[in-house]
Amino acid sequence: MKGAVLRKPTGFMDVYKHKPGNEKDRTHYCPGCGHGILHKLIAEALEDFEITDRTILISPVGCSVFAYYYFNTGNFQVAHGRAPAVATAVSRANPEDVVISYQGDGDLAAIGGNHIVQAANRGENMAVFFVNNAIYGMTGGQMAPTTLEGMKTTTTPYGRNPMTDGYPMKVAELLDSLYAPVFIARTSLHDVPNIRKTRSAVRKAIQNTMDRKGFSLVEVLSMCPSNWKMDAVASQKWIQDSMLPVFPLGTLRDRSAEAAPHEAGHSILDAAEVGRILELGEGGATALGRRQIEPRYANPAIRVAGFGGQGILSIGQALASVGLEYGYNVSWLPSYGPEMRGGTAFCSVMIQEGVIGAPDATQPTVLIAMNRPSMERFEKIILPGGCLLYNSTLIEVQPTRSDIEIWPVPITGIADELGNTKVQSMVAVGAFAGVTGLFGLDDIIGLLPGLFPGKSIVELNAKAVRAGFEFTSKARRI
Ligand SMILES: Cc1ncc(C[n+]2csc(CCOP(=O)(O)OP(=O)(O)O)c2C)c(N)n1
Ligand code: SF4
Repeated sequence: MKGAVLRKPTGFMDVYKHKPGNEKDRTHYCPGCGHGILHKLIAEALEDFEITDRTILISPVGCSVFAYYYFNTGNFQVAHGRAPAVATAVSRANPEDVVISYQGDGDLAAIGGNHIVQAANRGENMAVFFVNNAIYGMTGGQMAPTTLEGMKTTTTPYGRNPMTDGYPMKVAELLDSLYAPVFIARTSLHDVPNIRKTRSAVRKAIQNTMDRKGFSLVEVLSMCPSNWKMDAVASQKWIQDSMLPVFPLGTLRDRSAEAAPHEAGHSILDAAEVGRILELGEGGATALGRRQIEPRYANPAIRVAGFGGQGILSIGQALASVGLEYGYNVSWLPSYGPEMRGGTAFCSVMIQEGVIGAPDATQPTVLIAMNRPSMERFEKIILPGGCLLYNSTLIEVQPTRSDIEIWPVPITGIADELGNTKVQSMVAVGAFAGVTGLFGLDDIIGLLPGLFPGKSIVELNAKAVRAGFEFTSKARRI
């Protein structure tokens, strides 16, 4: 007789790598939490179906925000409630892949309520695993749409009152009123027989997605001992006694057998076709002749950082726009946060020959640091061998890295000499071109009227770009 082999399914990573140097082989979930059980059922299915390599998991905001640290799949972590929207794009763009959206009840039923309804109504090809633990777990136990009547949460301290707070939302039943979904079930994790039923439902939803049958959703009742303020055993019993009467288990719909497979890529337009429809002309842009550049600056991931008012986002936009005119694929990703009130503002720009996988320059080839906090914050993430271009007018401290190329440029000082501090952003653009050799000076200056239409300071901007460019041509890097 064969002995049982206990090991992690290959659908999981070997270790949970939350922070570099802090790799763990154990979960971040609380003891008794249902998320871990559901993760395991999914990871086992991925291994058994041999689809780990072609699965893309969309993680939500919530306690399962770190799902991407566990699953050995392609991963996206998305804005709160937007998993179905991102899953739609990923599924349509990659019709051969298996797309899974994993969401909690705050994520799916509250802030993302409309997204899930629309994705289900369109019958998008995806498997959605919806963890209903009747509460917001991650943020410390606020009321969710699924919170039971009378249930105490931090936002319903006297118990959920339907007169003021509404009734528990039955998501599976709600989506079952739509025409398009192929499979909708509600299962639970509170005991072994129900975990087995959840296992089957998980596999059915994933199988449907592999077969391109359309939209499948499994609502999974799941324990949250920490916020229910119970131990693990009492939490399981609470599901049995309190949740099941409100959220009955079972398969609400299964049209898997009769549903016709979606034609792969049926709704994707050819890129050239899009260009023609939008009258973008050949290649979508006026391509300038590309320049000979050092390989280290080929396909740069750029982060631009400084304080609000330094034109950080404009620098990024200008670099991306000029890159586009050279016929590169480009992206510009601004970061809006409390930075808007005076701290560090930043954006990421990718200028690539190939497809841009992710628009966030988490390990930039080039950092343009316009003030001291931004240099101190981002110097450490520059790719070894990359480049730091910093505003030496405002940054009086020295960079610390010895494995990168360092360019101190008095960006604000040059702009002041030209008579207007505001054009420091254009000095930075010129300096970037001078350092990297990616763009020609005359090309940038020629594009300025189109980059900032209606701005009366084109001439001053041109002077600023030239000054930044020429400074880096004459100055020596460190
Ligand atoms: C746009 C936005 N709004 C609010 C939050 C705060 N927030 C983080 S997680 C969460 C709710 C998570 O609850 P749920 O989806 O039920 O997942 P659980 O943690 O219970 O697994 C909220 C409101 C946020 N991160 N982003
Ligand atoms: S707070 Fe609740 S949902 Fe979050 S990990 Fe802990 S038990 Fe799980």
